[in-house]
Amino acid sequence: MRTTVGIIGAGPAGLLLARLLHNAGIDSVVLESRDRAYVEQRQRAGILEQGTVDVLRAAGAAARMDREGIPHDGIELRFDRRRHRVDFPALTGGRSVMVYAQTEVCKDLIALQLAAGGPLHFEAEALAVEGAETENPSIRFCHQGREDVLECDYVVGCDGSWGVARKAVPADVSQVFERTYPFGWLGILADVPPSHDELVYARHDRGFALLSMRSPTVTRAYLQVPAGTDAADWGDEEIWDELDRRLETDDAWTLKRGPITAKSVTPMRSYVHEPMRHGRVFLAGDAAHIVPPTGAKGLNLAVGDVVTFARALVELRETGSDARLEAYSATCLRRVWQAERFSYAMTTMLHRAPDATGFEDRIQLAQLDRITTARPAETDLAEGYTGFPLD
Ligand code: RFL
Ligand code: PHB
Repeated sequence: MRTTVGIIGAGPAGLLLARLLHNAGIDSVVLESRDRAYVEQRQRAGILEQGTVDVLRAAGAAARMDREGIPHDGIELRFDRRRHRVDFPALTGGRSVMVYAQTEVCKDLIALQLAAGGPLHFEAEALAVEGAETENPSIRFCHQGREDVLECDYVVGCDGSWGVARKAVPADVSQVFERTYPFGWLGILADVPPSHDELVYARHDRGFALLSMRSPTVTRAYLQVPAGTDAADWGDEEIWDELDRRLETDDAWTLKRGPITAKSVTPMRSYVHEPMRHGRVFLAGDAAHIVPPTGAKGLNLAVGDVVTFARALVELRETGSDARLEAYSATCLRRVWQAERFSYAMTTMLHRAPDATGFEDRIQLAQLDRITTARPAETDLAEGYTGFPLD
């Protein structure tokens, strides 16, 4: 098998890249280790930045998002039983975000890719990437019990945090920067309308809580829990009681409860692998970087990476210049580190570390006080949340 761009992974990064290349008349093959149902059901992100929405529209992949997605012009910060709304368009010159689940983005992109006859192979696991430093890198993979090789001009590793593409970068040029947090998120889906029309991020002495949504009838919510917590240890009523406590306010706001349909725990990690390219092998999305979900940045960063790669390859085709391709890693990393900084700041401002002292509590409250009373601080949050520009 031979193709121009071999793509490992059919998460949002790999699927969108295949779509962008298809639109530019460049052929690609996507290899995905899991089956289609698994990829389409994996519960993850819920927030699309303005730039991601724009990219999906320009790629012709936004028809259902524009019908079913819920545009959001702000978030609420809750602390000290108080509520403060951050108005995105007013602070950022008109930018906002969209609530549309990652599962739905993936379903839409898979349908488009298969309709276009684009090669997308499920249950095809990449085993290794070879020849990164040559003009013909290849992917050794296993499909339906048989080993095969995909020969490429370029390989893009969109294979997530546990992928194999990263191993194509030799150890002596790889650098890893990371931080783990002593807590995780217990996430639930519940068949009950959202209790508030925008997302609520709450700082509480008992820990962080987030109220989100998937649709007008489905609530998504998260609770900070100690690292290593087993979701099965939390009873449904216990989860609602804890959300109630952490989201409490002095006004008449109430939490709507309903049947919980899914429960899982996500660890929290910040991670960056540098560089994001070695020879003709490129890394994109979670394969190169992880952020804690507090800033809602992971999927949006993945989108930024593949847009950067696709633009660079199109420029090479059209002008013969490989300047953008050469700059791929540096261009992406600048945006990645802004998102790492933002996600870290949101995480440390809103979560309570197990060893936190009264001093740390007061600093968190002072930060929140600053954001809710000083326009430059509030603008900084709004700009970070709605997203850093692509170029
Ligand atoms: P993915 O989605 O992990 O996809 C990688 C794909 O590669 C496949 N794969 C392989 N295929 C072939 N051969 C191999 N050897 C392979 N190894 C792996 C995998 O099966 C998979 O299909 O990475 P991608 O495309 O880079 O996308 C990244 C996003 O999924 C991730 O950053 C976000 O989900 C993070 N995230 C959020 N991001 C946001 O922008 N906004 C949010 O609101 C948000 N909330 C979240 C999140 C992540 C969460 N979890 C569970 C980590 C909330 C949570 C709880
Ligand atoms: C979600 O709805 O899953 C979600 C929303 C905002 C975040 C993280 C996750 O910051």
